[in-house]
Amino acid sequence: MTDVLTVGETMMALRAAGPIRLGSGFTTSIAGAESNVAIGLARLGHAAAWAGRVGTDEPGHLVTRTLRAEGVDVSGVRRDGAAPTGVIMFEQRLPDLTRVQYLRAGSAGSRLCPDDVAALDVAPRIVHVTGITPALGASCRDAVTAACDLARARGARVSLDVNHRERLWTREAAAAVLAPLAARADLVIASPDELPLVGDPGRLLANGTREVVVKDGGEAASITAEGTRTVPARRVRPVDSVGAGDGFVAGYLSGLLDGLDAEARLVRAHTVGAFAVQSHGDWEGLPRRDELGLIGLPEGAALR
Ligand code: KDG
Repeated sequence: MTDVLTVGETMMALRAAGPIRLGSGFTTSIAGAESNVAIGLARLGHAAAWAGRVGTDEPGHLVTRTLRAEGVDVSGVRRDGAAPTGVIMFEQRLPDLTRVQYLRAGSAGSRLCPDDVAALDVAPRIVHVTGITPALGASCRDAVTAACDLARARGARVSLDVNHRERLWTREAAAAVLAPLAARADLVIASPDELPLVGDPGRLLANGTREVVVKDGGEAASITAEGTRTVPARRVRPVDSVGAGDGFVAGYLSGLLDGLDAEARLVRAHTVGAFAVQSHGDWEGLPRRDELGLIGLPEGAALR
């Protein structure tokens, strides 16, 4: 049984120790919003699977080897000999400013197609997608739609993290694709500035979405037909905010899988997000289940 299937692009991540143009050295890892969520879930003891395309190159092996080592099921990964694995470069230009550069145009990951998804032999409880994958091209967009179809056919819930990436497409183009996608999702997660891309929570709930989670640095809210629950984030000293949103989503989905109520789900989401911002890398600092208590409940969690 798979708890969560995620679908998207995972890249080789190069983190520069200093300015790239001055010839900085890099440390090598992997990054991708969907696989970050899968790793977060696996660390919390859930059965997580990630599907996507990687090249037959060494970075492709790095992606699958790393995910496998993290306990993520990669049996649905397709190796594509006709294109390279994508690359993402991070350059910490200032203590609180990380510059991101993609080398992903024409990548194997962007060649994901609906047949890749339809062929997956998996019966998940949740299918999690993001607004990044549809921005990679028409075939990726159709693959995400196929993932929603697979969820419907196999009795799974669909979770969508809007995750707008302005480097990949305009807000207008994103809204045209993501609003219909959100209308098919059971759970929509967005920051306040992403919400206009998918419609206001009231309209989403009226159209069949069960829950809208709105998150920002300070607090997060779960909005359902029954009402709104808001939980403030714990105050932490961030060292690297990349991957914090994915940590939040992993914590939230973990709470959903464990049958926690909305407040407890938000607390877990904040906790996992807090681990992410207090460690370097997209996913390296995400907690194991027995580490959740190291951070615990948010400070002054006056739940309302
Ligand atoms: O959330 C962090 C990831 O989004 C980032 O590291 C890589 O998936 C990524 C993207 O496409 O920007």
